Amino acid sequence: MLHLVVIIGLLASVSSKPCGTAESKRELLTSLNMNLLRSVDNPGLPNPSIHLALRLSNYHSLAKEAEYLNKLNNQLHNDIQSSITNSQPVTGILALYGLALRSSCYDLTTITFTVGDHSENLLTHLKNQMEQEKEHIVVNRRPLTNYYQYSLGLLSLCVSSIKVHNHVSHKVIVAADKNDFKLGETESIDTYAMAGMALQCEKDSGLYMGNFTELNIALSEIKKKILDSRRPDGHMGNEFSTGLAVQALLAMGSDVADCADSMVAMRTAARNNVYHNPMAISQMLPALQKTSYLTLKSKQCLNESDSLVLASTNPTVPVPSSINVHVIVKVVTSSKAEVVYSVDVPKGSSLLEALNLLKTKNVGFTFELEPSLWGPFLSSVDGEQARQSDRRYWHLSSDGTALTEGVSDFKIEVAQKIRIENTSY
Ligand code: B12
Ligand SMILES: *[C@@H]1O[C@H](CO)[C@@H](O)[C@H](O)[C@H]1NC(C)=O
Ligand SMILES: *[C@@H]1O[C@H](CO)[C@@H](O)[C@H](O)[C@H]1NC(C)=O
Repeated sequence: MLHLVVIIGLLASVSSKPCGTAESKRELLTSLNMNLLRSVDNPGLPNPSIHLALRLSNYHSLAKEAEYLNKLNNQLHNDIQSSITNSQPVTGILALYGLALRSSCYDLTTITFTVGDHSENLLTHLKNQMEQEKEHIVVNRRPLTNYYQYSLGLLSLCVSSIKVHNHVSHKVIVAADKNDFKLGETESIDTYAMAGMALQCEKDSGLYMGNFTELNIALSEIKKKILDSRRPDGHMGNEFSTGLAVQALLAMGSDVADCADSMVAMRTAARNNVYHNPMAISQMLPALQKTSYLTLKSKQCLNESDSLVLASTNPTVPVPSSINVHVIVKVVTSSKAEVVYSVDVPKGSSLLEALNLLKTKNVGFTFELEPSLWGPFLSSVDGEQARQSDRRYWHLSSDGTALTEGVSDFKIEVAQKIRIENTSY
């Protein structure tokens, strides 16, 4: 009998372990929150997704957040203005900017852009962008940007109680129904999650005037898709979509407990420093705090805990490893021509460092980057551009497995064959 008690006790302690103590969970959240707060001093354009996550957190550094909001209103605003002037679509970034402003309870009607010869406020311009996106779907059966940004646009308008044409929302319902949230061959769980939050918001606010049965069917299909994407380790889609997937499930009314598989999976990944990119933290942290972008709809910014104090840290300067690893880089162009290069790089280098090293060897390898919210995006290789306007991009894989990180985040720890292929999606 005593044995049995001991065994049960052991089992209980083993099974409760992955969930961790309340103390260790709080420490993890604080450290993620601090890392995000520290990232606001990084050079480059301010990132509205980071502001949004800081504002959705339970703990704040109100002065730093106000400073960052200012930066958004100047630098990001200017950048979006120049995209508008150059007639580039701004759906996603404008939507995120709107969500960021909303998260600070900022009066959005005061933010305006010059469009052609007149001035339009942010939400009006976003609404017009959505009309253009919709027209593009009608003609080309896909949005001007992508369904992730399309859904982000709907969500941003919805949390500010802006009603769009039923046709605009209906396109997301149809796409969900047809399983159209794909990038190439793979389903984008990030996109299902964003679409779920957008449609749920419309449902909750009574903004959708179309067929309610259809809306409900789409929502349950999206929910099922997200739940079905759960891997044995608890992640939904991959490590980087789980945060948005959990946010969507919470928004759609699921009871995602603190110790649910996906929460545990995210905390484990966070402890293993998988989320070192601030953009990744910005999508995970709200989920880990059991909140979602949908809560912006009723956010009031009252009585916030101004308790986050940045401890100064001594930046650790990584010492390059003295061990070299051999990397083979195979470039496959749009005409299927293959060029193989090789380079030895210090173990632990990023793929970007490896590509830079290869470039300096003057063996014909060249490349170009474009900045994005996730960091540098590889846009051109050996003089060939993979244009998003042609729905092409340089797909990255290692030893036959697609990378889940970009060139500056992916680290080379062992000898491997990197394939960079001009791919259509
Ligand atoms: C749509 C999309 C794409 C499209 C973008 C083009 C388009 N017009 O649709 C395409 C198919 C090109 C793409 C490519 C890749 N993607 Co992608 N993509 C997305 C998605 C679903 C939405 C991005 C978006 O529109 N954001 C909204 C706008 C406002 O933000 P933005 O930063 O301005 O958007 C641009 C950049 O994000 C850029 N982009 C897209 N993906 C990636 C990935 C990286 C690493 C970088 C630096 C930039 C970048 O394209 C966007 C449109 O111009 C996100 C999901 C998410 N959670 O964010 C994944 C996501 C960002 N992608 C991801 C990955 C891994 C990739 C690839 C590295 C895949 C691969 N193995 O090759 C490549 C990039 C390779 C390269 N050349 O550098 C990961 C990044 C995770 C991480 N830790 O870095 C995400 C989070 C998906 C996931 N859960 O795994 N992607
Ligand atoms: C609403 O959609 C459902 C499901 O597609 C359909 O059966 C029903 O006839 C539609 N109702 C109306 C009024 O169009
Ligand atoms: C404000 O927050 C403090 C601490 O979080 C709490 O004790 C207090 O009751 C709150 N006051 C209001 C009006 O919500």
